[in-house]
Amino acid sequence: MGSRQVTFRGQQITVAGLGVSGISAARALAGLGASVTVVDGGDNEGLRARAEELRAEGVAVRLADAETLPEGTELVVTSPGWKPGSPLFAAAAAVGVDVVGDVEIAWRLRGPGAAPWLAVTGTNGKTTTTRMLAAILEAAGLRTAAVGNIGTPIVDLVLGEEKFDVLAVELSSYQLHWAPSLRAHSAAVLNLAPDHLDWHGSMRAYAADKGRVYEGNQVACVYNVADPATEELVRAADVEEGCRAIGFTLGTPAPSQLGVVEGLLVDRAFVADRQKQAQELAEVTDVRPPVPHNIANALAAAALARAYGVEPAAVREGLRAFRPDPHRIEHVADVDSVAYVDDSKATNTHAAEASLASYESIVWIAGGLAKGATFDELVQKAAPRLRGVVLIGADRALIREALARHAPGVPVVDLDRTDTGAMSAAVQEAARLAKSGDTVLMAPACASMDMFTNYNKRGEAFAAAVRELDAASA
Ligand code: UMA
Repeated sequence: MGSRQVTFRGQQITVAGLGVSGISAARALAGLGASVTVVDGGDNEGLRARAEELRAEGVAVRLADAETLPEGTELVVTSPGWKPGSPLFAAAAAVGVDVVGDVEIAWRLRGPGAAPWLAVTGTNGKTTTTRMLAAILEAAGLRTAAVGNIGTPIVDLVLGEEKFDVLAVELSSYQLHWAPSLRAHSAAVLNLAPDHLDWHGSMRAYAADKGRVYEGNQVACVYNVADPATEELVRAADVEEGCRAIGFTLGTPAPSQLGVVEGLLVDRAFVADRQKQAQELAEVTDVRPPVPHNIANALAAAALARAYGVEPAAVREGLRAFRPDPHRIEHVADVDSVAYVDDSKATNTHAAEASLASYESIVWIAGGLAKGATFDELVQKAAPRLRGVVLIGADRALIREALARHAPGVPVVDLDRTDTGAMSAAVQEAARLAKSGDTVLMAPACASMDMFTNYNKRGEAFAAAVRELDAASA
């Protein structure tokens, strides 16, 4: 395993959360000889089954209490979903015990010569960009993996047997908040729009946590030229001597930027003479799907890969090999000359805005859990493209009110339903509103948990409803 920089042997550690990251952290720390207790506020069959498994491995588990700090705790390792104001952390602070996240533990556990991290954060596009980056690194013949918020806890990789040259790491604002000593080789903030404000408390706090990804970068801080807030975060960061700010843009790139010229993705940053030279990386049509925000994702991934020294040919090859995620602007079917598109992954207004901007005439299916968001700006921008709107979910009134203010002429069907059958009714209503050549776009701008287990299930319900419609119209 090599010599690690830290050891947790003999330490009494409380892990907050019995989810994906909590289980991974608990196993890793117990494996390193720590005495681990996992605590979780929930108590149901699933949690009890997981608890039994961990107990069999020598980890103590306490369910149905997320507040009291176990006696003797020396360190709390939290799952990302726990809010900073959680009573457990107040209890830890009261006795001088530190709270860190699983990503921080992974960082501290890296041995000498460990694979550097290329980190990706931002409000939207993180998962796609991280996967594109991993595809490019793979095309360059490097041993890599896409990890982090994407679903694979990074502790598992750091402690695993497999050797890596470099990691493509997706980090959420939560994970960054709890990872104070993380120092990436290079990092990108893709964009910054209000999201998770109920967790962070304010936009300022959210931005500050995202900005942590640039701290201590060695080679490049990649920012979005169209989103000046991301560049401000670069300016505020304390980086290694010689680290460069690299912009990406959908327009013609200035020196030290990557951008688009006549249908080509070009690099004017990692070339010998950036005043006079631009290096072709790929064609816009190599990006799937070649819609504007996704081309921006590809440029950010290319910038991180180039910062790591990847050759231009591997950028093209990696982008061509990349397959987009399901439920991310996924074309489900055409029924009666109307396209049905599943963007269930659009769980906030910013993501929904990008997909609404991708089509000319839209019947929009929206609604769910708003997570503290407001919809005025989104509705204002989308209004000229809306043929009609179908609303579902718990917080649909917020969208209905914004539509009344900014798009009063657009027909709205308020389904007043949050049961699972609501999606089928929504698709039928949307089909009724749509005219030939329109797109029915399910981009809810909200989280799914009021009606579905997760956004995957919501997308599957939409696709099933479209298939029903198709069968009925045949
Ligand atoms: N819990 C409590 N009290 C609390 C909060 C949670 O007891 O106050 C318990 C819950 O009962 C549950 C456990 O903690 O059993 C869940 O922990 P968690 O919500 O942190 O979720 P994990 O399963 O550990 O998954 C996390 C990320 N989840 C969140 O950040 C909310 C996953 O990102 C990530 O893939 C995984 O770690 C591995 O790194 C998901 C996500 O939704 C995809 N991320 C957000 C996003 O992308 O917008 C940030």
